[in-house]
Amino acid sequence: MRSRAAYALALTAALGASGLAGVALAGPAQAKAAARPYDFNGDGRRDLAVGSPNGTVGKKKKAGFVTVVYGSKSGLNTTKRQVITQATAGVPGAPEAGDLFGASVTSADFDRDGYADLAVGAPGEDTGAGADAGTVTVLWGSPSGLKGATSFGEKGSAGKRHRYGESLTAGDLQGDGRPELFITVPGTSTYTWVSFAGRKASGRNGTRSSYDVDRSWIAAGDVNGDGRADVVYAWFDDNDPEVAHRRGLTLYTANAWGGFDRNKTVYTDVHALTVADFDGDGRADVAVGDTYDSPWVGGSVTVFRGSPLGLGGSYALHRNSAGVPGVSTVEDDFGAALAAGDVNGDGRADLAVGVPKADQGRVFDSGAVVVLYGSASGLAGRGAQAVTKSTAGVPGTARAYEHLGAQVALLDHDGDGRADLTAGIPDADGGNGGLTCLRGSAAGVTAKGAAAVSAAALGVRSKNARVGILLGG
Ligand SMILES: [Ca+2]
Ligand SMILES: [Ca+2]
Ligand SMILES: [Ca+2]
Ligand SMILES: [Ca+2]
Repeated sequence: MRSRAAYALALTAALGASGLAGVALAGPAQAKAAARPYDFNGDGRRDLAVGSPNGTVGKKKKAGFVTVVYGSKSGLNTTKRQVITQATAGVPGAPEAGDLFGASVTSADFDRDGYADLAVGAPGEDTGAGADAGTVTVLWGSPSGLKGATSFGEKGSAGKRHRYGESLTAGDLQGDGRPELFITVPGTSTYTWVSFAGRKASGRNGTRSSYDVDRSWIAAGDVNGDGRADVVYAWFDDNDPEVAHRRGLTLYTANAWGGFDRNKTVYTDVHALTVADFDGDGRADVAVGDTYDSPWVGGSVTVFRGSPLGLGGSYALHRNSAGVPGVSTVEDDFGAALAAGDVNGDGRADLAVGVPKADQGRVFDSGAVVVLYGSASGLAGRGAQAVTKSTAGVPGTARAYEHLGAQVALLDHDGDGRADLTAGIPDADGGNGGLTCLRGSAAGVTAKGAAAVSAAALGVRSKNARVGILLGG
């Protein structure tokens, strides 16, 4: 394994001024206003993308697929949906065993035509560069939903086991209204990005490094408040002998030259990552989930405040924090999944925290979601809510080891200006999985109108879909 210092140098060089030639310069802005992320049909309501990377396509195990459920005035409308695989007309490539199409998703209006587009990672795709080199596919939004696609692999330094596309996010690097797509490459423990001119994608050269990590995450937001999207890259490695460097996160702040400056690295355990403005000061904050029982039993979330200088001071929340419902129990996995959105519509981002191994009495590992609300001082325990299948008004019965909260999403599906909660239950229904959906309101998430969505309702039963193992947003 390469030393972290050497790795840092390589990455700095690759992302600094010397990488400028690879950046596609922005053309004149197009007239049409960009759609908001995840509104694929442009009707003002966000749609839900559900990744099933382990899903079977034909006879190909773990080829993977994505199920898209469209928003409506009354929330997610399961009768209006698409199941998209690499066999779908207009999608490049073909489904092969182990492609893991749908292992990651993110959304932005990359071609700025007024319809949000969906980027999908297939980190297990074999290419000319080798097995598991990985590819990313962008599915294009339209008035009738996602239609047609563009696919690409890692530029310049693709290689076997790079797993390009394991984690994706979108953000506006230059602050010019044209979103970039950011892509992790865990096989070289780095990230790279793609710019779009219309539907033409131009990628940057990646970094050559032998530093291979087990997991990677990426999230974007304007952490220092200068109008350009900054990027947080996080990694987790079980095998690196350099213990102090096994896991952590680095903030890279966007500079005026179309690249990034390395801001600050924190070596810490990471199991989930999101970036949003929880205190409403105009600078995005970085939330990190850590499911380990240390330093807090049951897991914790640490928030690093955005500041003009980048990553600022931090605070932590866990199940035993004042105001947070429930009690921390060993191996609850609080923080296994995170999603940010404004649930109560007060202008500050709120945070959904997955607790997939929370018990309901003697029903072990049935799972829970805790919703923490933003305030002027950041995320607070005060007013926090816990949602399980035992919550009054929530449909279904809690079952052992079904893992509600393994993934969470906060998106405004009904278009009322408040984010709605979707909790994945990937191990429900014998591994078919399912979703629990609650709507947002001024008083927080509400069981009124709560819905259960099964794999059967999405038309993906008996395909090892594990619905809810991966959710966009
Ligand atoms: Ca929509
Ligand atoms: Ca579009
Ligand atoms: Ca910035
Ligand atoms: Ca809020």
